[in-house]
Amino acid sequence: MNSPVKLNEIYEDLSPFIGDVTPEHVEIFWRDGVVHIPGFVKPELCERVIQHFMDWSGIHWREWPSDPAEQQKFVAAVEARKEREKMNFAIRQDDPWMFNYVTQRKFGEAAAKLLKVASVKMLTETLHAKLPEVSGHGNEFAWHQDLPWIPIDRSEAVQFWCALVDVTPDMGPMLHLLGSHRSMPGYRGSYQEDARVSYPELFEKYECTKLETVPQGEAVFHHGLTWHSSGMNTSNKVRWAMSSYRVDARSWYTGAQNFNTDGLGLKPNATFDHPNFPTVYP
Ligand SMILES: O=C(O)CCC(=O)C(=O)O
Repeated sequence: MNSPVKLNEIYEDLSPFIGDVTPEHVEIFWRDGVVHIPGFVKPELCERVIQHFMDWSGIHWREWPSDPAEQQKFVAAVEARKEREKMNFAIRQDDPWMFNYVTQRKFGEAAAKLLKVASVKMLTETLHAKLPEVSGHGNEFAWHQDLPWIPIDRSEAVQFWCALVDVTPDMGPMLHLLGSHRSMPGYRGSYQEDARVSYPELFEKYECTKLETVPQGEAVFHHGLTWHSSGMNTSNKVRWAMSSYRVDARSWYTGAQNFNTDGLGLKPNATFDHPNFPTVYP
């Protein structure tokens, strides 16, 4: 891992390319546990983010290639990425431009407004390049909440998921259970359990969103307790997307395993005292 980047040495203001959260968005967020904001990140900034992810991940494709030799290279790149210790997590620890991107004050401001907190810390980020099923490396996300995965001592946490390309219904966009942020924290092991079996009442109580296209640059903000899932990418395109988490700056670290926070010497039951986790708002 590279040494931590000092925010004040690298900051480039990208605010002309980033949208705003309105009072109406905040109302929807607290009503539904999720809010979509079209055009939140301008296309040119989405393209820059994809380029950084391509360079970092070694996955340089927009779609499943037709040439068998290229297909082999595609699969080899994906397999090599899976071998990496932090897999698709924590690009900012390797790439200063991405550190600058995820710590943009406007993203922090958006999170502060949505969470209704005074101050926000940047915590995690994940590449969600969902690969076409035909590559043999497609994946689904079973129903889960994120909060059990986030090593903080409270629930003021918001995921910012951004479609870096147009995500059509066949590319496996997320589904949400509307209002389910008001349910209790569930399990951490979404790969061993099926929420439809463990918590069938959720699916009776909360309406599920419909599969719809999420255009490039659209932000999907959901609360850390909102139940969500996503299906296979049955198209022949790579579903380039990214998520990141911002939390109440008062949060304490719990010590739970997370690739974004592991191995940095953070002390459980203390604040996030490390340059990787700057306060990004105000
Ligand atoms: O990108 C997706 O399809 C799902 C992402 C997700 O479930 C998550 O980040 O918790």
